[in-house]
Amino acid sequence: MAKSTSTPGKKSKSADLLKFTTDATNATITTDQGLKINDDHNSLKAGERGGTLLEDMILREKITHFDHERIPERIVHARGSGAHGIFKLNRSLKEFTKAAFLCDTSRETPVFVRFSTVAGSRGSTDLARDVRGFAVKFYTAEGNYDLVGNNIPVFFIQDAMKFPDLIHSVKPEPDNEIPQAASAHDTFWDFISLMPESTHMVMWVMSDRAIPRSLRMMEGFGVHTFRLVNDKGQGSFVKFHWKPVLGIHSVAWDEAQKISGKDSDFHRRDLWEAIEEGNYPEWELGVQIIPEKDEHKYAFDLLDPTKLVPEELVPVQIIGKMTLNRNPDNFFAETEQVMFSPAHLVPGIDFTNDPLLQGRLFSYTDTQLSRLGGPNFHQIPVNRSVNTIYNNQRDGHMQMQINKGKSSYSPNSIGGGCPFLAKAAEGGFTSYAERIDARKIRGRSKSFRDHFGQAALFYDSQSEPEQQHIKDAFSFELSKVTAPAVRERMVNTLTNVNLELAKYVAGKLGLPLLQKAIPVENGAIPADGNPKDYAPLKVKQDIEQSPALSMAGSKKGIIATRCIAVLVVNGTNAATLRELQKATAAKGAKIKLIAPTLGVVKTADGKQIQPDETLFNTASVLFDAVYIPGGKMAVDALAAEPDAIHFVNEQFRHCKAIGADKDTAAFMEKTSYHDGEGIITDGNIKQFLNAVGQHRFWERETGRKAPA
Ligand code: HDE
Repeated sequence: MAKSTSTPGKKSKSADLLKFTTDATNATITTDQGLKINDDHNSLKAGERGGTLLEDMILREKITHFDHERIPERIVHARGSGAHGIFKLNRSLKEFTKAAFLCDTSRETPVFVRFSTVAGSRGSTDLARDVRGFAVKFYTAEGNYDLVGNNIPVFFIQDAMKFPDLIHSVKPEPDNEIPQAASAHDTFWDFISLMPESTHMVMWVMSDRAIPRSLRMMEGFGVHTFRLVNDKGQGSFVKFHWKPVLGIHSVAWDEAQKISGKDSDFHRRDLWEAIEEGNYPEWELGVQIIPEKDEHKYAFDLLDPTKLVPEELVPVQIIGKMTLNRNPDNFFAETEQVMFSPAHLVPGIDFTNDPLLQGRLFSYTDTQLSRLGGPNFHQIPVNRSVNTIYNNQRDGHMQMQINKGKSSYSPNSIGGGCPFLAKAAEGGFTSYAERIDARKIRGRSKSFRDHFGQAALFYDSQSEPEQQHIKDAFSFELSKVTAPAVRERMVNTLTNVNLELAKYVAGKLGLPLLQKAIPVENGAIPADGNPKDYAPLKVKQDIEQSPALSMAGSKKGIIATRCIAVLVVNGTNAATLRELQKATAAKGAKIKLIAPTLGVVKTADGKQIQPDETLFNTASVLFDAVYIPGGKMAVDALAAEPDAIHFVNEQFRHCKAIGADKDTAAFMEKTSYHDGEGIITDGNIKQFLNAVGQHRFWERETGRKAPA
């Protein structure tokens, strides 16, 4: 039998990649043929002022390579950021699956993760209102397993057939290619308003989940129901969850739009810096396991990707932790060339008949043929399995493997019958023996017709500020739609979710409420019925609220890796700076000194400090909180700085913690802040840092807004 060169669970993917890594330190420049180059600044010419000679193979090689540097970006999820890490299992799922990386708690499985937005092009802003991709490649000893998920647990559509339509509608409009990385335009809402099945998903996309504070502070979901299969061949349904150790946090919409201008790489930079600083992002992997006998127990169909399984009905069991601990060496080679596919399985995990998943199983390898230029993309270092690949696939563009021997077919006798097949007991993949007894049909199950039950459950589970943000997001997006009929249809859709929400949005759009809500159906919907009858339903859910769907209850109090701006100027109170530095470092947070210029600042006690940034090169939206140290001279100088006043006003408007020394009144009175939660002006640094740990004080939004 062909032997794998890897030691199960032990081999480091990093070591594997190093074989393909070059480092030019102390090296001599060469051509692609290994010829040492003597002059890389001048082309070969016929005399000093003469024409360039065609024979200059060094120039031609360099420019030809440059001409072909770009490859097609991903059609969706083009904008992404990646990182390497490890997954450590701490609870065995042996009872449910034979997937070894989910059974053996002594293993550490290398991973590569790529986070992405969906709609924008490769260079678009990180802070677009959008779903985030959360794709994880596990380099297991049994082969690569990809969990290609999102940060939202449901999807827009139920059937793969509608995916190109959905994506065409959200992408920039085809005549003028406007707008970039935004759903607030006619074609998207036209499509959504005609596709009631997307209602649950758009509730999430209009919520703050679509504008995360950090990629490190968002959940991940496998979305579809998958299947676990144990060594006895028994199956269970499973939903996968990633829970961020830092909690789930978002920014304000006004802030997101401003970040897009001030630092459109905000998420990418945040992830990169956290890893460089050793603040390794972590997520716990959770599973919801549903026995096969419970397939039809709930008010929704497990195969319908517009539905989630509320955690209150089936708890999420935490089984392991993923830590991202290494930035890629080269963005293109790794983050751009990585390819994921939901079809990359290991024994012990299998598909279900979710019709969206079924379509995805085809799409991901297909798209690489045009993106990566041929069928050998699995040989690119970041895509390689830790196992050596033996099969009879041959040739094709950019074949890197040198396959020895004469036989490239099976069965063969010339090659001694190699490579051999693996029995299931030896790790050979066998598909779950699901019973299928059906007639061919182009249609949908009636059990997929509840388009509003879970949309309402989501809205009803949000805190008041979260509901307000959803109302504002719908109002914003739909006010950008120019077609009146589309706005009206969307208000009608919202009527079926929540009347108060629909009224609010209608009010903002200057529309009357035209339609009554459809009645709520009681109990589970039958799985049979006319498959051509798509009239949407609203089905009463098993629970009325699901607290797990709200971010309000997410973990608070952690300020590690948060970035606090401290406004400094000549005369700043040095004692406060020292105390702040000590207290924030003790909690793993960072402070950045912001001054009117990059020149050295003299503190009140004559010390010299170097500012990190200036009021003119950074912005309040890039910080989690602000502190204003005292010192009479400094306070007077800040009071005369419009940018400093604006900085604090914006922190107030975006509901962030504001701290100040007692003697800063002359400055604080110039700002538009009002007293309230999260504003500590008596110099109590402990209380200020506690406030930072609360993330935001959204209640402030109901009061008067600061003119920022
Ligand atoms: Fe994808 N999706 N998708 N998708 N998707 C791609 O694959 C597709 C869907 C997701 O960082 C593409 O390599 C179809 C759901 C992520 O490289 C493409 C359908 C979910 C990423 C594709 C879906 C996802 C992709 C584009 C409906 C969440 C980025 C380039 C049937 C569970 C992965 C590529 C990365 C990327 C097709 C729906 C997640 C075109 C046809 C649902 C995270 O193949």
